[in-house]
Amino acid sequence: MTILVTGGAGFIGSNFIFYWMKGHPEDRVVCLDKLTYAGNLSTLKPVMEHPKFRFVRGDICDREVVKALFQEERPEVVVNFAAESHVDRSVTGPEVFLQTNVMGTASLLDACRELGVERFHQVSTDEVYGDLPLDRPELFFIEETPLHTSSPYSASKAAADLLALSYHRTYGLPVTISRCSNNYGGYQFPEKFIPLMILNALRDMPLPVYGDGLNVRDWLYVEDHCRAIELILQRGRTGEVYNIGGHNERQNIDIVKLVCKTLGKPESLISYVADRKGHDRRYAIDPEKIHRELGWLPETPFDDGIQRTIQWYLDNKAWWEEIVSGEYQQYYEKMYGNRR
Ligand code: NAD
Ligand code: TDX
Repeated sequence: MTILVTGGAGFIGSNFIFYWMKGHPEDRVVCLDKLTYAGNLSTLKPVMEHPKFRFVRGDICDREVVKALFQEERPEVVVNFAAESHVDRSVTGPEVFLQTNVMGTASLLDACRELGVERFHQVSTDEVYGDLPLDRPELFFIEETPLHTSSPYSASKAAADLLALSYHRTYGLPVTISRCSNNYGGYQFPEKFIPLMILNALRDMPLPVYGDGLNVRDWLYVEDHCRAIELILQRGRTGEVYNIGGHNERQNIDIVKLVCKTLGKPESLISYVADRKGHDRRYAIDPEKIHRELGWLPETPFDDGIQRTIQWYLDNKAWWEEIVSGEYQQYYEKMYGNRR
């Protein structure tokens, strides 16, 4: 079988490629990635020369490139990770989010429709459900929770989900969708909360906590997400949405304190800064459906996963130093320079 993984030079896509190639050595894996600021070819170094792997640099929005690749490779399965994924960037520049996340998904769906696939899997997010209040801990997102997006990022992901489902209903395309909570693990770009805190702490830089630091995220180790997608590809029902999350809710401030403690850094590095516009208060996934139908449960306890992740950044300094010494510096200055 040939599996096309878009966005495979990013955080979750690369972890998925490693995971898939380990468990399915007979499959051919083709990665299509534009290599935006978030895509990093050095991440894929371990598989680059593998005879069952092919990397193609290209934009999912470019219909000619996509169609030619489909004609050449005839993938049976397509997993779409490619996206603009950072909420803060969507607040300062929404357009590229609509382009990649909506039009890019549309281009892939049309190629699937035209050339035929056994499965198109859209990697979506719990952010499409909006947020939950902090004082109602009994509430969780289920698959039927109405879409209620807060940021241009989440709005673009919700639009892509609806489009994918419409292709299932209208054209009978075998589509599945997963909506996962916040991932953490190795190879995550340092603009995101956990790697940003680890790398700033390591360099004795201020740890910028948005608002009151009490926002809650439901953290899942990236490999658990990969295994959930694998199960959906193998046994998920087409036309269905599956929520993925590990009932692991944490307040942001507690995570920052844990990072400080683990690295032996003082909490005086913590710096409360202006809140994110439209900042979602709490995310919490009910993963009952994927558990009941596919037997999925998270396997990595947060305490293990976070230690492993911190150790990964300690062990892979060359990977992140290359990033933080480049254009990321301008990004950091723009986002955090005058943030009070
Ligand atoms: P990421 O930003 O680390 O990686 C995105 C990848 O997509 C990069 O390699 C980038 O080069 C590529 N890309 C961007 N635009 C492209 C285009 N037009 N054509 C081809 N490639 C393009 O993102 P991530 O955190 O790995 O997220 C992957 C997917 O999972 C996204 O769809 C995201 O919405 C979803 N998701 C992420 C999380 C999370 O916590 N990170 C949680 C749930 C869902
Ligand atoms: O510097 C920071 N300080 C801070 O307090 C950053 C970057 C974030 N935060 C807060 C904002 C959030 O409450 O930490 C929390 C997590 O922030 P992000 O890492 O930006 O993630 P989030 O906005 O929750 O979105 C993530 O999860 C869902 C991914 O980036 C999305 O791609 C995914 O869909």
